[in-house]
Amino acid sequence: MHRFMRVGFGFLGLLGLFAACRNNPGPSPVLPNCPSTIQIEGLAYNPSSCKISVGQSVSISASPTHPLRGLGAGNPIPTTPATTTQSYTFSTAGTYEYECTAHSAQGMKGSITVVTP
Ligand SMILES: [Cu+2]
Repeated sequence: MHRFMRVGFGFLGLLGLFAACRNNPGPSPVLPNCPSTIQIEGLAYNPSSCKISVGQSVSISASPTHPLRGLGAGNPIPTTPATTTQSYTFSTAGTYEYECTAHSAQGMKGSITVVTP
């Protein structure tokens, strides 16, 4: 009896896992919501990728040793490097990339995905 129940629940558990995977919406990874300020940890941004809604603002840490610049057209983060932490407002949906000009080659880059709620 006990042995049968263990096997039964194990099978149901596998079924549940399978269903959860199939119900996962879309092929893209789930992005965390951006915090109020994206921090610098070592030679990386934390989080390096996150999402916000159209019209929201997010601050990105920057300093003289970690100058920040935006990449790509229409990016609210200026291409002229910022050396202080500043807030940026994203009014158009899309994905906006940025980098630390001093450590981009070491992978110090990030992106903000702006979504329509
Ligand atoms: Cu840096």
